[in-house]
Amino acid sequence: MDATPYVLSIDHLLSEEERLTWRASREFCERRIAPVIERHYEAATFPRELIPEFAEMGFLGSSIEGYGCAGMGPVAYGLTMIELERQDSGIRSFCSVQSALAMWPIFAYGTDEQKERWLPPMARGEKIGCFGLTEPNSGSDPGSMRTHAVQDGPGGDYILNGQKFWITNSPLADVCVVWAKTLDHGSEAPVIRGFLVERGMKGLQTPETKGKLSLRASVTGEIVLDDVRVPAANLLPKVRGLKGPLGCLTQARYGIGWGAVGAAMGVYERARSYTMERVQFGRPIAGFQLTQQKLVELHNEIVKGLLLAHHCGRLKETGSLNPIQVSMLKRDNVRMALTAARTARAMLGGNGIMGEYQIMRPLCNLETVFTYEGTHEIHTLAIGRALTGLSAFS
Ligand code: TGC
Ligand code: FAD
Repeated sequence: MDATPYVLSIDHLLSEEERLTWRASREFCERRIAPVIERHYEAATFPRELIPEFAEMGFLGSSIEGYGCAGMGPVAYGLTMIELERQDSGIRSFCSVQSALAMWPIFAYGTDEQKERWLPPMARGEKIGCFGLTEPNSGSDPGSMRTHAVQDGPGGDYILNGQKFWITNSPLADVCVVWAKTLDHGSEAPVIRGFLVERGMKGLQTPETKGKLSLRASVTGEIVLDDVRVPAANLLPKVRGLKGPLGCLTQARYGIGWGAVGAAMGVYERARSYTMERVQFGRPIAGFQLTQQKLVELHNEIVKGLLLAHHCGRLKETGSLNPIQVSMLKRDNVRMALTAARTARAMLGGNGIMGEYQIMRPLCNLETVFTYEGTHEIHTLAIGRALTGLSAFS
């Protein structure tokens, strides 16, 4: 009997252009990322040398129209996320942060001058961005942030003070999108605003966070702001309040919902190949009913995750995808991928813990993906609030 890794695909739901994007992304990621990723993960380094190639592939600011960006549709963008995360969540993280959390807020909330200045070099990978929302005492509840900005002097400069923590790409960044509370003219209470804090501004430091046992091929750091003077022209003028950063997160969470499927496909395909070759009790372990049950669970959940991502992508094309639907996509597909990685690890027995079999790395990475961009629990509560009208956050 012929064997096939997938009994249901989404190919017929894709346009020719989307299929080509998917194929080209897979070919690139297998050729350029796969050979080096294990080494970078072990050394806890990011493959910086690949940034110009990510730019050439259109992975930086992919869904933005103009400014040298690829202007991909939501489904094509999602397919690139699958292939990046099939190789490593940390590499997908780099592209997500640059695209959805640094370039997107400049595009959506910035002035024409800010867009002209930052977006073309960011699309070319010559300038790197990061997104500073989380603080040591403000994670799931970003509204409690302490970082603040006070206006000073005739030019209306802002003086920023505070500390951002767990910031992907901050040690590499030329520009940090920093969310801080400030008293707007006429407002009684401080309001959250976005600022472009540039490398070289006095009082800015971005030390690297060492010792991560997850997402090791991604650079994580802090943003320390000690009386940093930021010109008024660096304020993102078009948004006020928590909906500013949350709007960016909706873009990034959408990409993660696709990317997680790629991580799950990688571990499933490796587990399938391994169990078809590994012989115990005189036959391939894939021939045992309990192994087949695991393979079927992994396969079916991946197909459902892909269909959910595709459905959300088509909704996004029409502008009707809402943040709660994105919470569902991020929550359920990341949980599915983490469960798949744990199951696949067990299916490889002792070899499952070895780097060369490439199960333990995605498993460790997915522990971070489960937590960032809104933890699994926070998305559960967001969906619960939508279903009941009752908030269980506090
Ligand atoms: P809430 O009252 O619900 O909302 C405040 C305002 O924001 C609007 N809003 C959204 N807008 C766009 N997208 C969303 N997802 C939105 N969710 C809410 C909302 O309409 C409202 O607007 P307005 O006009 O009425 O003011 O706010 P809340 O205080 O109840 O908090 C909601 C909660 C807990 C869900 C939110 O705070 C949350 O999502 N917390 C999780 C924090 C988080 O996700 N942090 C991520 C940090 S960045 C990161 O992890 C990057 S990892 C990068 C990598 O890939 O490497
Ligand atoms: P906490 O908020 O302290 O949560 C701890 C636990 O309590 C979690 O299980 C949580 O679900 C649970 N919990 C909290 N509140 C509730 C509640 N009301 N009900 C039930 N359970 C609750 N942030 C950025 O701003 N930019 C970045 O680029 C970025 N990159 C990151 C990279 C990495 C590698 C990591 C690990 C994190 C990154 N983050 C980033 C931060 C990330 O978004 C936060 O870690 C996440 O939002 C959770 O915050 P916390 O770690 O403070 O956990």
